[in-house]
Amino acid sequence: PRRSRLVITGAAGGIGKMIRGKLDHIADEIVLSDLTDVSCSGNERSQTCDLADLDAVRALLKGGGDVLHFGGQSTEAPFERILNANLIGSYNLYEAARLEGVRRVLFASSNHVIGFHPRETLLDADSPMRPDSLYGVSKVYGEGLAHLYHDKFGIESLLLRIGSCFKEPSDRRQLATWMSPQDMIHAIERFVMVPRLGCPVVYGRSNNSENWWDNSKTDYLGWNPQDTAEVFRGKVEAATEVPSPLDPAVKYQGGAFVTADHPGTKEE
Ligand code: NAI
Ligand code: 15L
Repeated sequence: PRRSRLVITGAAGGIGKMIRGKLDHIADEIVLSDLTDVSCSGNERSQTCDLADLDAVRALLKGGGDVLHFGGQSTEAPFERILNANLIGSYNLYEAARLEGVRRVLFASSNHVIGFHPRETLLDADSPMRPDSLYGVSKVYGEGLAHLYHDKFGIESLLLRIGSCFKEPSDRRQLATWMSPQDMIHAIERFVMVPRLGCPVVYGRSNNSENWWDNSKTDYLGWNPQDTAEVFRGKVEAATEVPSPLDPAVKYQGGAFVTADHPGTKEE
């Protein structure tokens, strides 16, 4: 069923840009939110909100509906930044969801919650967390919040551990981790439409030939990604060097995040 209201945080970001203007079949009103105003079309409107400000997040979610929570720090960063955007930001999102009567949240989790698993290990929804960064740990915290608000308050969440959602895969690792924008739109459609969501973990990747993630435990969602990174293999391999198999960034699923500098509490 079509929803009356869909709120999208992080609407000015990379994923926000790729899905804006393509969801009007899903909801009567779509509220696009980010730190600054976002350009709108059709049934979209823009409302600015700093996720670190609970009152602002409550104002954003007033009226309830469903939320696509894409807003926040999307890469490794000093703790202060992760703290405000992702820890306080996700807490505010779930607390405002409870107070304002939100039904469902798509939580943009990340493959970096499991980034220190070797690439030869096929993971599923029950595999242990092995975050590869402070950023990855912040997504572990977000998934924890989602479970708490589901078990205690009945708010349903899709914990979408996104691989690499970009227009095209740009390196050899992304031939396994790529999630096409269209497969993201299908996942959002299922998130909204499925009669009973619960709080499942789903790995966000297309139907790639190279695959490290088994989504069979969430077949009930009916999400069947259609695209494949394989069509870009020739282009990607021609443009990139063959990496050393001994490089930890090649050995582990999280790629460059596993070898990235630990930013600690550095000043921004
Ligand atoms: P992005 O960095 O392009 O967009 C994030 C947006 O959040 C930005 O527009 C930024 O202004 C906004 N934001 C940051 N701090 C905020 C705050 N305090 N209050 C309000 N807005 C704030 O990231 P992208 O690629 O669009 O990803 C969206 C979400 O999906 C992020 O949560 C990211 O962690 C997650 N994700 C993305 C992946 C990808 O491949 N693009 C892979 C895995 C996870
Ligand atoms: C992420 O979590 C990031 O948000 C995105 O920018 C990519 O780095 C992606 O993971 C990835 O692992 O490719």
